[in-house]
Order: sequence, then structure tokens, then C-alpha cells
Amino acid sequence: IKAMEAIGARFESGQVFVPNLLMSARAMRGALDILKPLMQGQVNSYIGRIVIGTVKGDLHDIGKNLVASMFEGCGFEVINLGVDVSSDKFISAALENICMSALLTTTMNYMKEVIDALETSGLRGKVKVMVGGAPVSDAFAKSIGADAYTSNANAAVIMAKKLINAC
Ligand code: B1M
Repeated sequence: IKAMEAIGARFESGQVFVPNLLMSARAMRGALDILKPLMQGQVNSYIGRIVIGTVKGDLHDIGKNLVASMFEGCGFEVINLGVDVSSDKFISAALENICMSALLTTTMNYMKEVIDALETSGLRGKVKVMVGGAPVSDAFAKSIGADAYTSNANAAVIMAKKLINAC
């Protein structure tokens, strides 16, 4: 976790780049594969739970998986719904935090549909919604009623901790 935090901070300051993050994330996933079976019985030690997916119509998952790996490495339980995720799927998995990714200007608008569906199902007040992806911005996030926008994986972890008061 310390190592992922360090690599994340270096990425933020421009000292390392996306390939370094991807290699670190892969190394961390390898380590987690070994560690996870030994961590049984300690599931309560997660600092929070996150549902993450790339929205309906969008198949880009490299950035989303990077964000998911950073969350896992930093102590969150992550439910990765994959790509092309419908609002129904997001809602049936909704836990404390929903993270949506979109890489296309045509699919980013689907994020609002998910938030609207959360409202309709009465879950909106119970979960935090974070959005990200290359075409997404802070202004867009505000306009659709998301709780937060972050531009990269490290910032997403910092923001999620803030949203659930874990830091
Ligand atoms: Co596509 N693609 N692509 N593509 N692709 C882009 C996004 C595009 C900008 C390329 C271009 O034209 N210059 C363009 C979008 C244009 C637009 O919408 N205005 C585009 C297009 C048009 C398309 C297709 C429509 C092409 C076609 O078929 N005609 C098609 C769409 C398919 C679909 O989704 N339905 C398509 C397909 C593909 C591939 C399948 C070939 C492949 C995806 C493979 C995969 O993901 N498994 C692909 C790729 C690789 C790209 C580019 C080259 C790279 C994207 C990437 O992985 N970046 C991209 C051009 C580019 O960005 N330079 C492009 C690296 C990744 C680490 O960054 O995803 O931004 P990113 O994630 C960052 C942040 O955004 C943030 O954190 C991450 C790490 O720092 N973040 C979050 C992301 N999600 C977050 C969620 C959060 C928080 C932060 O939640 C809280």
C-alpha cells in the first residue's frame, strides 16, 4: 500500500508516467493474489467498499482498471463490474461508493442516467458517486450531480478516503 501511494505521488508530480503506474498495478495485483488467501477472516479491515465500472456503450477499461487496482492496493474492497455497465447493474451492486469511468464524449452522458436511476431507486443519499475518464471534467461532474470528479487514479483514492471520512 505504501509503495502504491509512493508511485501515485510520483505520478502526480510528473516523475513517473502511465506505463509505470500500469507496471506497479500489475505487480501489486500479483502480490495481492499471494496475500489475499492469507487475509481471510480480516475482511473487516477494508477502509471502504467501491463499485467501479465503465459506463454503458464504452469498452475502454485500462484507466478504470488502474483506478480499481489503486483502490485495492490502498485498502478498499473493490467490485469491478467491467465495461459496458448499465445503470441497473450499477444499482444492484451499489455499496458505499460508485465510481464511473467514460472515455468517449458519446458515453459520458450515460453517467447522468446512472445518477438519475440512483435517485429513482432511493439510493442516491446512501452512496457517494465519483466520476472520471479523459473527457470528464469537474464542471461536467457538477452538472450531472456527481459527488466528485478526479483526473487520475491516485487522486481518486485520496478523494474516496475524503468522501468516506477515512483520512
Ligand atoms: Co479508443 N478512443 N475508441 N480505444 N482510445 C479514445 C478515448 C480517443 C480519445 C482516441 C482519439 O480519437 N484520439 C477517442 C474518443 C474521442 C471522443 O470520444 N471524443 C476514441 C474512440 C473514438 C474509440 C472508438 C469509437 C474507435 C472506433 O471504433 N471508431 C472505439 C470505441 C469502442 C467503445 O468503447 N465502444 C475505441 C476503441 C478503443 C480500443 C478498444 C481499441 C482501445 C481500448 C482498449 C481497452 O481499454 N481495453 C482504445 C484506446 C486504448 C484508446 C486510447 C488510445 C487510450 C485510452 C487509455 O487507455 N488511456 C484513447 C486515446 C487517448 O486517451 N490518448 C482512445 C490510458 C489510461 C490510463 O488513461 O483511460 O484516461 P484513462 O484513465 C485515466 C484517467 O482518465 C482517470 O484515471 C486514469 C489513470 O490516471 N480515470 C478515472 C479513468 N476512469 C476513471 C474513473 C474514476 C476516476 C478517474 O472514477 C472515480
